Amino acid sequence: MHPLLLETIELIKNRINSLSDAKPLTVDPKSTEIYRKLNNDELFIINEFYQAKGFRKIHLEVAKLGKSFQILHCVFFPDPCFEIPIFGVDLVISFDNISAAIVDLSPVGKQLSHQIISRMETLHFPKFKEPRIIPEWGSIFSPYVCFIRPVDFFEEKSFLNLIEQYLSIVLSLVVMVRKDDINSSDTISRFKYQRLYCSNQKLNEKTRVILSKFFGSSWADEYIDKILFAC
Ligand code: BLA
Repeated sequence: MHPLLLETIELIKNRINSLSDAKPLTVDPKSTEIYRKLNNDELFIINEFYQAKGFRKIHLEVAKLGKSFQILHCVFFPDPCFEIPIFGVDLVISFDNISAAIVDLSPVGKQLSHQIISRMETLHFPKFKEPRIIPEWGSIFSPYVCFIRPVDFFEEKSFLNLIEQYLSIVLSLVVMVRKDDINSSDTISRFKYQRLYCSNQKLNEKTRVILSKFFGSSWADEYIDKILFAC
């Protein structure tokens, strides 16, 4: 596996383990460990799911699709009772080159809360040489979204550092923000934004195309709907 992918997995797993109350979510084993052989290509997808205070679902996925693709996908879906943004990261490695690296703290309202904005403003954003253009469905992301193709080892390290800083912010909120009532208008509104996040993510044809290529289109549709972006 690509070293950046391995380091990112280690970072995220350490952070999940640092949550005092993280519990694994039980999910159908058919969708947690997926192994296939396609011609001479080996395919695997490994999923881990957790729940913790402030998060309804933490999902970490690592996929190796033949010799060509390695993917890391991770989303911390907040519990809508809390004013916590959605932490998301996606790394797409194609023939050992990182073609896409994206990380964001996405809002669960019209914009990120002032509390988060002030934290984000204190961060040092490295300048990357090859920024990439966010597609139209990416209107769900915050102004702090970082979408790049890292050009060298130095940029890979800077990107990892950014993931770490975004994770630190989102995890520090859990102890700071109060829990709103499940029926409160704030909770309901945050839930609606989370649904919008999921439905926009489902418009990413690149995810669908690659999963369909290896697993067939009806499997891909169901996987995207039920595992990646269920809401
Ligand atoms: C792009 N996502 C991609 C690409 C592939 C995948 C093949 C194209 C890479 C490129 O343009 O260089 C595939 N991503 C997957 C697959 C999974 C996955 C198969 O996670 C899971 C099994 N996507 C997310 C999350 C974010 C995200 C959480 O799952 C953001 C936080 C973003 N992926 C994202 C974006 C693009 C992308 C913005 C670029 C889309 C485009 O350029 O049109």
